[in-house]
Amino acid sequence: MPVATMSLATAGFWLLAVPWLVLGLSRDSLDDLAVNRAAEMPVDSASAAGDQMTVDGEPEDALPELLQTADGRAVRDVRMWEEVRRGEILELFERWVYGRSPDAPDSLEVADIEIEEAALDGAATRKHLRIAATLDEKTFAFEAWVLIPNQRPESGQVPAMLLINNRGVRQADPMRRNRSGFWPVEEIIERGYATAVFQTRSVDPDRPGHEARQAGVRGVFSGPGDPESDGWATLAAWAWGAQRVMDYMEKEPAIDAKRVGVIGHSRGGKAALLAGALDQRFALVVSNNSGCGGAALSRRRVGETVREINRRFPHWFAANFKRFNDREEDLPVDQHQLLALIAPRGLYVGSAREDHWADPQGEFLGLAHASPAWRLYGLSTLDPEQMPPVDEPVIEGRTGYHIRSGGHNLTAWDWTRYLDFADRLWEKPAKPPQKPQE
Ligand code: GTR
Repeated sequence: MPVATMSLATAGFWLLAVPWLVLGLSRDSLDDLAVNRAAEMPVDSASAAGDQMTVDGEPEDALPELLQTADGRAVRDVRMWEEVRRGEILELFERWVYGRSPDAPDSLEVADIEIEEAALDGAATRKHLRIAATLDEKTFAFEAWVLIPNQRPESGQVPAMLLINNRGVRQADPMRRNRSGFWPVEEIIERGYATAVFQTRSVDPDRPGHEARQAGVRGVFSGPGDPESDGWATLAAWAWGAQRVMDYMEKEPAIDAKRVGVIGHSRGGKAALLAGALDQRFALVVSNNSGCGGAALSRRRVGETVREINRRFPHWFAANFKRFNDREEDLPVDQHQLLALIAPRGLYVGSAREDHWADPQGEFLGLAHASPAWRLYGLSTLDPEQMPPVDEPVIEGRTGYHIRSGGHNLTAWDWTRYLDFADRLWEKPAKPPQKPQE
């Protein structure tokens, strides 16, 4: 790139970034902005690259088998999937990609820091919680918030959506001083759902190095793995946080723990998928623009690659994952297998048209190649050969997908689609679709 063009691009970036800084937006938002600009590539080259791992093309053979056991047997029924193959795949992900999470806590204590019964003009009860988990006599505590609709059905229980918030508090503000489409609490409550949130950094700081590891939950529970190989890493720690909020939800009388969804954006989306894979109590998983290490197939090497993600975020993954820098083809797993671990529960993958860094087509193909797991349960899946057009969500059986116009973000439009999907999954009437708004 000529020097002049480069400095123009840099100037353009700062022109865009400064007002965000002034508004006090988080480091992540700037990160997103920088990445989107750096990763921008012409749409043509994106779709040309998209041919890799097409469902009908040759490269599909390169993906590790979903429905074949380690000793070469075909998995033809749910029993074999649940008793043999599912565990094999989970083991491979823990060993080579995300690291080994500790056992579930021996006990959990949830304290109300504050309860406000007439939040959102009386529409919801807001609880500010301190969740303390104890394992082998060690305790780690973090804070979470939940808003529960005051109007509830006769059963007294509502379904809930838990957001893993990887951005600043302003983007998911439980006090609602700042209202953002990243977490449209008012709409969620209005539609009859409770919603909870925790800050990823209150569980594990988003930084590499020993000091950061010690500063979060991993400093208290070291987990069964070895930090030099398969020790648990930041994404697994965030998934652990989501699991502890789920523990709380099981105790909360106003929440129906059989209808809890976990959702995350980008790095939070990776953690949401992992939480859903590790913990079958989540009846629904939503991955929004999760990209590399999330829903996108690693072997495509489109947008963010394994080397790139390990270079910038070495703390997200187990040390073993670094072995696959520039060697994606040697990975014992690919991301479709992570998604398949969510079957037969609900899974919705959301992409964004301009989010080339997250490889939208790779995210769709991740879901497409995971679909055979749902079919084992006799459930229909979306057409794996056909990537849906922009802004036309497709829901089939218990899986859903959309590619929204616009860039890397979690928007109110995305949320409406996810709630429509949840309505359908849990047989609640959906609202009519709207046009996207950025
Ligand atoms: C980027 C990273 C992505 C994605 C994103 C985000 O910098 O490369 O994998 O996680 O951050 O979390 O917004």
